[in-house]
Amino acid sequence: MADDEVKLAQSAVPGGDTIFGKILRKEIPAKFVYEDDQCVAFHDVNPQAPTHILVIPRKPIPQLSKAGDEDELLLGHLLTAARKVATQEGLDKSGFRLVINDGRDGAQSVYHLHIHVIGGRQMGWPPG
Ligand code: TR5
Repeated sequence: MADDEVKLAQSAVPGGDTIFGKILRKEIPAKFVYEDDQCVAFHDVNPQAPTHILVIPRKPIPQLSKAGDEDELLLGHLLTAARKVATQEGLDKSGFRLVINDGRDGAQSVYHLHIHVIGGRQMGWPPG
C-alpha cells in the first residue's frame, strides 16, 4: 500500500456518509461490474494491481468490526459476490486476493465496509 494511502487512512474519521454512499445513490457516476439486491462492485479509482475491484454492501456498515451478528448472512453474501466478481474477471484461473481493511491500524480510509478483490499479478507476503 502506498504511503499516501496510509496517511489518508490515519486521518480518516469513522461515521457519517462516505464517498461510497454517494456512489451507491448514483450521486457520483460509477460503472458497476456486478450488482444485486444487497451489494454492488466497481473498479477502485487507484488500482493496486491489473484488476482491483471493490465489493460493498448497500447497507452502510462502516467497518467489519462494527457489523452485528445479524449481518452474518450479508457478510457471507459479500464473500460470494467477491467470488463471482473474481470469476467474472477471469481471476479464478491463477488466483487472487481478498482484503478487508479495518480501522486505523488496518489502514481503512473509507468507512463503508468493502472487500478489495485484487488480482492479475503475483502477490507478496507479508502485507505491508
Ligand atoms: O483503504 P480502504 O480499505 O478503506 O480502501 C478504500 C479504497 O477506496 C482505496 O483503495 C481507494 O483507492 C478507493 N477509492 C477512494 C475513492 C474512490 C475509490 N474507489 C472508487 N471510486 C472512488 N471515488 C469516486 N472517490 C474516492 N475518494
